Amino acid sequence: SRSQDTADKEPNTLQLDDWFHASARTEVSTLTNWSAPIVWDGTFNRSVLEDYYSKQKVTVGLTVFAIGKYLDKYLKTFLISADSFFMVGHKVIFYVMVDDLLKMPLIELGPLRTFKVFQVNKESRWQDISMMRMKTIGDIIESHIKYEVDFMFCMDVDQVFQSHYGLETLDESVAQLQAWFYKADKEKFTYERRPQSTAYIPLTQGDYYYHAAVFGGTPLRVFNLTRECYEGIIKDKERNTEALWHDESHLNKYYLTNKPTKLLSPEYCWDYKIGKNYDIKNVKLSWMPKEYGVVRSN
Ligand code: 2GW
Ligand code: MN
Repeated sequence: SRSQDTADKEPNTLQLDDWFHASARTEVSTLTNWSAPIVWDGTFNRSVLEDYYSKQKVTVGLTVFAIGKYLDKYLKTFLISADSFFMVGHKVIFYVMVDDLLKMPLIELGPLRTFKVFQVNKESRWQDISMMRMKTIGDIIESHIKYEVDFMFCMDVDQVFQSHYGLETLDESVAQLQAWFYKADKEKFTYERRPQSTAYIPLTQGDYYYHAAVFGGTPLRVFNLTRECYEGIIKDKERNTEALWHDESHLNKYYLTNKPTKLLSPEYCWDYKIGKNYDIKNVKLSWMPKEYGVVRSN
């Protein structure tokens, strides 16, 4: 490599060293073996990022699906909390997929925020509701998102933002560590282990167990991910098989060969049911209790 590489560095680029401090958290792993940062609270310099993106303006997309009872139960809380905490001070477009437009919650978003609502069919099996998101996200990236945003996230709706979820999460290809597995040995990961599925990962392989509740990147990278996962889902259906954790199994298979360029710590998608944990300094997004609606309706 040329010796003047660092001297040549353009003023308008953001280098990892400028904003990320891997050694700021010593008790957890902050770099993958392919040198991708694992973003934990305390490892990033927010003012450096804000300064960079005040000149290099960004728009961030966020897709979310709320079908059937999940529309009544989770969407309003998700959107209100996202309005408060997701990419505050930056342009955000929420892409909301619902099966009933009339049930779209009437909420007033803050400045720089807007939403687009899409009607999608309600699949009869819940496994298909979850998996078909891969097809729909790809379609909407092609028709809208690729023209409209610089970076995007795709999220489950059954979660709530708890604090600032910001620029430190943006990158080419972003994966979320699943809160229950981030300290587990890879043999314990709930990857698909049957060779007949396209999502198959042998026991000796794997880096991390990623959570399908949060993934992101540039529209092109997310497009490639959703298409490859969807193709795997369709091939499995032709073979009369279905991966153990549905779209999440395919997502994990995809990231095994297409390494994400950034990982988010479990602080970015925490389950309070796990209980006290000193690695978790500041929760940005948390799982909603699943039984809540059932409990309430009894
Ligand atoms: C899903 C399961 C059982 C009954 C209903 C549904 C359901 C899901 C639904 O009726 N309506 C709906 O809109 N969904 C959407 O699919 C919604 O966006 C929800 O967040 C998403 C995934 O379903 P969810 O959140 O119940 O799945 P989890 O939290 O158990 O999550 C993981 O595993 C899933 C595959 O089984 C997905 O990969 C998900 O991304 C993972 O977080
Ligand atoms: Mn979920």
